[in-house]
Amino acid sequence: MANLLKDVTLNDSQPKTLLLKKHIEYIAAYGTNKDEYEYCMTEYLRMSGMYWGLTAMSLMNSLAQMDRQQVVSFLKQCVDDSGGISASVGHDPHLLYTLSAVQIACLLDCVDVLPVDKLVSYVVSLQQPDGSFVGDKWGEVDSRFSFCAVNCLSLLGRLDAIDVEKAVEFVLSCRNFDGGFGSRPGSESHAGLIYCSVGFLSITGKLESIDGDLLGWWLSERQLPSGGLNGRPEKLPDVCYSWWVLASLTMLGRLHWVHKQSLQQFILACQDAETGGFSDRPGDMPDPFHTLFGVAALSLLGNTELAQVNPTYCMPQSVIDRLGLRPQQLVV
Ligand code: GRG
Repeated sequence: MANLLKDVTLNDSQPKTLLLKKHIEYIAAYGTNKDEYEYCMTEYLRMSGMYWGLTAMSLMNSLAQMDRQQVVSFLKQCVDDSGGISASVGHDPHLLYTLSAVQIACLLDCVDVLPVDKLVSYVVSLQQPDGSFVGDKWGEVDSRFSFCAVNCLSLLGRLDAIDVEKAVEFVLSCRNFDGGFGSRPGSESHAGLIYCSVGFLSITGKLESIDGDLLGWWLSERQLPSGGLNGRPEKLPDVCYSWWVLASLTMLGRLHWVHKQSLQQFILACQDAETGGFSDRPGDMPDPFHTLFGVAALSLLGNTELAQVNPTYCMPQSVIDRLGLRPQQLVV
């Protein structure tokens, strides 16, 4: 039988300790040259990019280095008449970027700059009769959007604005025979979608609906000999799955179902020792997305140089506490 296991090999030249100072410099400098190719090519996701960078800085206890006024002014410029928020100035609003904007506003404690009532109406308008959510006016349904909706409404203390019961029914209909969740009923289980579904059930207080042993087994099977985690069977490991998988296991009370030390070694090997930042796999180009999820996963693993992260919201625990939120976590 063919060996279908894909993996990477770690070597001695890769970093073995957290290069905290380098990562702070990397995020602080990102986007200071607005003409850079990479920066221009990521305009379509700028609002999420800002959430990744600001959250990473916050977890690295360095949020004060970021230009608060510039961020607040950008937030205001991305608000659409519908109350939805776009990725960049002049772009169409979308639920994902609306969530990113709310996350940023909570991090910076400036929710008052957002038109909260209109924003809530925008989210409500995206719920469908079967309880699912579309991401924007173009009508694509995806369980990711269910998570985005309850995540941003709960951050605003407005979860009661939608039909939560119907929303739960839809997410549970995306569950598969293997215990995992896909983007729609019948779609393949994938660690990213599992994080969104488990996060959704954590926020709505319905984690008991999950078979924690079955899903915990599927998630822990994502660990490869290198220590890294993949997003589904027969795929390569990627630092971002350290977050999607580990956060899900934490919410399920089963963080100890992965080998922590070898995962930590894999994540540390994905640091760029020259520029700072984390990449998907050792030796690749770093970016803010992988930097946030690398740092956040190390925080879940208990790294004491970092602030504590909340597994449901991927935000500093201190912010979740300040907002008075207590997302559900199973205790096994
Ligand atoms: C972080 C709080 C917070 C919110 C974000 C939208 C969302 C909520 C999360 C997205 C979760 C997700 C679906 C992640 C997967 C992203 C990813 C790297 C997909 C790649 O898919 P493939 O098929 O990768 O290219 P694989 O690894 O399967 O080959």
